[in-house]
Amino acid sequence: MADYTKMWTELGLDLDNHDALLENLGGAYQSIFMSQEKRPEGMGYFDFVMSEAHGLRIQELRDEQEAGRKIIGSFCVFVPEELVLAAGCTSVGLCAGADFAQEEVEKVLPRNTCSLIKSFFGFKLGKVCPYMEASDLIVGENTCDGKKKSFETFSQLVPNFYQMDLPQNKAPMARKLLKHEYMAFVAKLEEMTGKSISLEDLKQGIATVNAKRNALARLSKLRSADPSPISGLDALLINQIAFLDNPARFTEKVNVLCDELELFVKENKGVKAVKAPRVVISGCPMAIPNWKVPAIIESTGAVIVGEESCIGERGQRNTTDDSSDTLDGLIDAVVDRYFKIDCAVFTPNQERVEHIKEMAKNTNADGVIHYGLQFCQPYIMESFSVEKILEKDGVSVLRLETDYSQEDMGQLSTRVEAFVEII
Ligand code: BJ8
Repeated sequence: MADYTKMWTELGLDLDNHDALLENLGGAYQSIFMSQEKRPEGMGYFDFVMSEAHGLRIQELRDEQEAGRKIIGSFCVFVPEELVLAAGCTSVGLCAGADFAQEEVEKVLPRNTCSLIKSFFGFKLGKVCPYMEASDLIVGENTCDGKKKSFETFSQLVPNFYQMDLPQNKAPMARKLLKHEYMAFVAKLEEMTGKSISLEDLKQGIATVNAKRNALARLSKLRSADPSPISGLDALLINQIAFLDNPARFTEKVNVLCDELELFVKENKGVKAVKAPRVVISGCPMAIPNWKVPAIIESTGAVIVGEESCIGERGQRNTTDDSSDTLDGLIDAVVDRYFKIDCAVFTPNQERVEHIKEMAKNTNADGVIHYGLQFCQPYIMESFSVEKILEKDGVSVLRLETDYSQEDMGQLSTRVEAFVEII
């Protein structure tokens, strides 16, 4: 990587902390990703993006800012990228996948807070996230209690914070609330840019995001082949990068990779042996660089064939209808698309278990591993009914509860190995 010290200093990063983070990540990436065998050549682009995630990509964002674009950072797939792009801004997902500055974090948050929330506080307090520091606006949302309340504190730590309210159920009034909030978000973006969003702007924003989602759906479908042409780790990585990379370039590279994977499928080539145990992983989102559980699962010889997760199919499935000829009609289409997301903060949330069943069937999975972050009440509470309903349907389920530390690696490996043996 080139020398980006000047840029990182200008962004206000703590260079010692940042060096320590990059060293750690670099090591983990080498041992988890680069040691995999039979990787498709198309993964080379995504390896490059990762190697420059704190370098070239940040430089690109700063260049965009110089040209007048605003960078909008967010933590949830309910923040519509279509609207951000339509406003002439760039959307970035803020990483929350590793522990950092935990001592500092526990001075402002209770210890029994999920790792994902602690992580973004740690990145801010430790001054190590260039995406956070480069953002012109950071959007938080009222989803689980942990995020909602912690944003009260977080909003004091960042200069430009915006809070979006979100519904908790799928009633008609809840859809009205979502539309109201998206209209308010549009107004906020327009106030920042000094420019109104036009019908054409939103059509273009929707087209860009739909193309990205179609490419990811193409990738998901290819994973139903046996042997699977790509590892679950690599597919997860691509889904994680979807939140950071330039959307048009990302789409093109995913499609190039899919062309290669289609050939693999034709030639019966795969990353693991035919009939390797196939697993769908379901539950809390795995933000970059959270690779712990997938690495354990695939080290047993099993292959992950789908992620029922916001960094995966829950976040990326369903495109937005672009057929309306009015701006209000298109905003309605955006609302309709996002209103379908079956996050566990909604109640009731029967759609999610139906989706997990459908994914297990479509991917020919032998079992489902439910991934819950410790102290995440929505997903852990739902995991009991998910297990009951899936097992009634003949699908084996393993419920895991963990955090971002490495302390439970041994115990997790033992449980995953035992599960993989019986499926
Ligand atoms: S739409 S899943 S991205 S809210 S793990 S912070 S739920 S206690 S992240 Fe999410 Fe949007 Fe829903 Fe998706 Fe809370 Fe659980 Fe922590 Fe979580």
